[in-house]
Amino acid sequence: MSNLTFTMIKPDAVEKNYIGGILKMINDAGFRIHAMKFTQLSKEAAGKFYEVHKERPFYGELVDYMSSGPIVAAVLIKENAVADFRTLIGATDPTKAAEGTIRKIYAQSIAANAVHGSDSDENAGIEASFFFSSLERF
Ligand code: IDP
Ligand code: MG
Repeated sequence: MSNLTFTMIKPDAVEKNYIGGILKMINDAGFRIHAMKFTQLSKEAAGKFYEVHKERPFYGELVDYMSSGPIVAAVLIKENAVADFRTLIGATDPTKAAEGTIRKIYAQSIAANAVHGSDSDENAGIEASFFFSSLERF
C-alpha cells in the first residue's frame, strides 16, 4: 500500500479553474493517476470523510467548505507516494508552504488550501476506498 496516496482538488481551486495546473504539477512530479472523479460531497459525506477532525475547532467550517462546491478526487501511485505528495503540496497554511509547492502557488488560506493529501498509508487506503470501488481503479 505504500505506493498509493489519495488527493482532492478542493472547491476553492476548482472554482478558480486550477484543476489543469494542479494535475500538471502532480503528473510532472511523477505520480500516475490510478482513479479519478469530479463530484460534490454532501455535508454528511464531508463530515464522515473528516471525522478524525471532529473535535477540532474548525470542523464545522471544514465540512461546510468541503461540501460547498465540486471537487476532483483521485488516487495516485508513485514510490513513497504519501510522503512525496505531502512534500509536493506543502504546509497546511499556504503562508508557511515552501516555494514551488501546490499550496504556495494555488491556495487561498489555511482553510481553502487547494488540495488534500493523505497523511499515512493506512489513511490513504481508507480514503481511496471511501471514494472508489475496485471497478474504478486502473
Ligand atoms: P492537512 O490537509 O495539511 O493534512 P489537517 O491538519 O489534516 O491538514 O487539516 C485538514 C484540513 O482542515 C486542512 O487541509 C484545511 O482545509 C482545514 N484546516 C486545518 N487547520 C485549519 C484551521 O486552523 N482553520 C481552518 N481550517 C483548517
Ligand atoms: Mg490531514
